[in-house]
Parts: sequence; C-alpha cells; structure tokens
Amino acid sequence: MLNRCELVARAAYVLRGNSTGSMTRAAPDLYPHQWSWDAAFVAVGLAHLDVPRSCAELDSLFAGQWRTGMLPHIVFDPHANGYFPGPDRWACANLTDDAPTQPRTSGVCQPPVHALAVERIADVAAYQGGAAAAHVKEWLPSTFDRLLAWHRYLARRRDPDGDGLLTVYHGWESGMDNSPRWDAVYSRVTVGAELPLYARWDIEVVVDPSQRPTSAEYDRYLWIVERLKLARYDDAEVRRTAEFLATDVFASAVFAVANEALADLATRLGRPEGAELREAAERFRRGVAGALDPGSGLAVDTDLLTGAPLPAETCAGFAPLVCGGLDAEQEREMLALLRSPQWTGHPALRHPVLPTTSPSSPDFRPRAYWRGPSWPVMNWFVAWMLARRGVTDVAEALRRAALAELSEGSLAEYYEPMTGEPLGSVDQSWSAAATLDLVLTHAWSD
Ligand code: 9WN
Repeated sequence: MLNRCELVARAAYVLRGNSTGSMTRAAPDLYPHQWSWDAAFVAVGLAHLDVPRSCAELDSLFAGQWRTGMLPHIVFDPHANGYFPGPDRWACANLTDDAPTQPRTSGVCQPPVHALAVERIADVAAYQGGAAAAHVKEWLPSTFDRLLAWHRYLARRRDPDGDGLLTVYHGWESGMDNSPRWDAVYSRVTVGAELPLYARWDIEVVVDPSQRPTSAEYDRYLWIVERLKLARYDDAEVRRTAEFLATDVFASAVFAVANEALADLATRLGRPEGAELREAAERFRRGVAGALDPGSGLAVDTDLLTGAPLPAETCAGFAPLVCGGLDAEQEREMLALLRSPQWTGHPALRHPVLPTTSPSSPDFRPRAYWRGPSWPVMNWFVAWMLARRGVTDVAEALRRAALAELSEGSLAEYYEPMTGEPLGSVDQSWSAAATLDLVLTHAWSD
C-alpha cells in the first residue's frame, strides 16, 4: 500500500510516462491516443503539476473539433499504431467536410465534462497564483469560444426537441460502453454480413477477455460505425437511419452542470452568452430529474426507437446527484440508496466505492468492464460533483474510498470491487489524474 506522498509521485510519473509532449495517451498500450473525456480529466490532474501543460492537453483535444462544434471521442496520434478501430476505419474526413483532415479523429463524441475541467483548472491556477494564474487568464477567452461551440452542438443537434436529454448514437458515446443500461438497445442491432473483417487490439493487451466486451458486443460496435459512415456522420441522417438511438441520462446531467460552469465563465469573461447557458443548464437539469424512475429510485435512459425506458441498476442512475434538480425528499432518498447495501454500503465490497452495476443486480459481473467493476474516475467524478453541490459528507466518504482503492498503486483502469484486484489497463491516465486531484485538492482536508 502506498502512502499519500508515494501515490502522488506515482501518479505524476504515470502522467509523465503517458505524455507524447502535447497530448496524453489514455493508457500506455491499450489506448495509445487521446480520448475526449479522458483528456478533460487528465487536464485536471495535470493542473496540479503544471498549469500550461494542462491547458495544452485541452488545446490538443480541441484541435480535433469538428466544424459542427462536435468534439470527437478520439483524437488520433499520427505516430501511434495499434488501437482498433483506428482513423482509417472511421474515415471521417473522407466522408464529411465537417471533420478535420488533421488531426484525424473518430466520428462520435463522449460526455461533455470539458467545461467542468476548465472550471477546475482555473480554480487550481487561481490557488497557485503567479504565472499559473496569468497563463490561464490568457488562455480562457479562446477556450470559452471552443466550449461554446461544443455546447451549442449538443444543445441543438443532440436535443433537437428541447426535452433536456442528450441523444447518443453508440454506447461508446456514453463512455460506459458495455453497461447493462444499453443491453436492450444493442439486442435489436442486427449485424449485417457486409461488416468488414477486423482484428481486435484490446484483447491483445488485456489478455483475460472476461475483463473486456465480448466478440458479439464488438461486432455490434463496429456495425454501428458502418451505419454512421453510411449516414456520412450527418446528425439528421443518423437520426433517420439509426439502429441504436437512446437518451443518455448521465451525459445529460454532466451537460447540465457543465452549462452552469460555462455560464459562470461567461460572466467572468464579460461575455453575453450567460443567460443562454443558464437556460440550457435548467433545461437539462429538468430533463434528468424527469427521468427518475420511482420504482428503482434511479434515473433511466430511454430507447428512442421504441420509446421504452431502459431500467438498469447502474451508476448512471445516480445522474440527478451530479446536477441536482430533485426535490429535497427525492434527493434524500437517492443519497440513502447510494449509501445502502445495494450500492456503496454492500457488505462484500472491499472499500465503500461506487460499483458500475449494483452488486445486488442480476446484471452484476465483478470483472466485466462497465458491468460491475469500480472505476476510479467515476468515484472521483461523482465525489467532485457532490462536493461542488455542497453534499460534502457523502463526497468525502467516496473520496476516501476511492483513495483506499487506488493506494494499491497500479492506478488501474478499473477494480474488482469485492477483492480490490486491479483490472483492465494499468497506469491508466485518468486514474492517475483522479489520484492527483483527490489527494491534492485544496477544497477538502484530510
Ligand atoms: C472505446 C479510454 C476509453 C474511455 C471509455 C472506456 C474505453 C474505448 C475502448 O476507453 O472505451 O471508446 O476501446 O474500450 O469505455 O470510457 O474513454 O480510456
């Protein structure tokens, strides 16, 4: 077990090792490129070490922003090979002028945590003062513009009817790829014989396949990519032809609170978009609160092709705790559920962390990626959002549990929640970032 100082040193070492100079690989071998929500989280970790490098991380990601404002889920490092599907399979710039030719990118997006990262970086820089604060002051105006374009893309194209819930076109867009929340949607995706052959990279790196999605799941992931390509990544055409189309309640909660952070930034910069952003924050907060399923006490996604709700006992169901919007009693009940034996209070958990699926659910698989393991990045993010909303006792309990899990030192991508065994990739960049922020944040004391 590493102590706090050793843990911070280890996390800094991992981020340094995963850096190519201006971008950070999400993981050294498994993910040798820059991922969207990973980059935002990594930038927060880096801010504690080097504020200009933290800003450069986000600049590198925004270099891949599409003309529509979409921030793609992968910005490919031209010097790295291996990961599949790589830029040739996505073929974005061949199919649409909206995608940049350089850097090459994927054609889907991920949860919009970026404005929250920028808010955090600005706070860390203000705390450090001097050159760090001056650097961020210079950097903020152009970053605001890029974030605004990203938020407008989401508000307009991913919620065209204005009900305050973002649409996803692929499980990858949720960042929780094989979560049980998407099982019913994927079960209706029929893989055509014309799916081009492919070879997986992930199971070359993670040799125990039970820790990764199955081959049948991968076929569907790749099939949806082919469908998106047929639609030339055009949002209206995707909606018309999709086999996978769902609301994402967790990404919507992220978006609500990210709009609030961006509105605060608008005020700080004297920009006129504050009201538009606060309205968006309210619309999405209402959308998320409206997705509460009174039966399970969790918020649920919806299959947009059938209109059916997608009940699942996953960590995404706690979305309203990220953005607020429940009435006082509902909020109390959801916090009690979070701490109950169904979740962080489950007696068999090694640490009181938030598993990705409830250990009491029949869907729970303790080693299978987003179907049960505990992910440090999720524990950190939920703790951070709770603290941001002033729910400090629950945030602090989650923070301590996350650190206890991480202190075995491998900074793994995810953990078997009953045994604490590290799973997936080791030296995962966002686990290192989580460690740095959880230990070094000045808002919480030990
Ligand atoms: C597909 C990089 C990414 C994370 C996702 C996580 C995983 C990719 C994969 O790794 O997804 O995007 O190949 O499995 O599910 O949340 O951003 O860390």
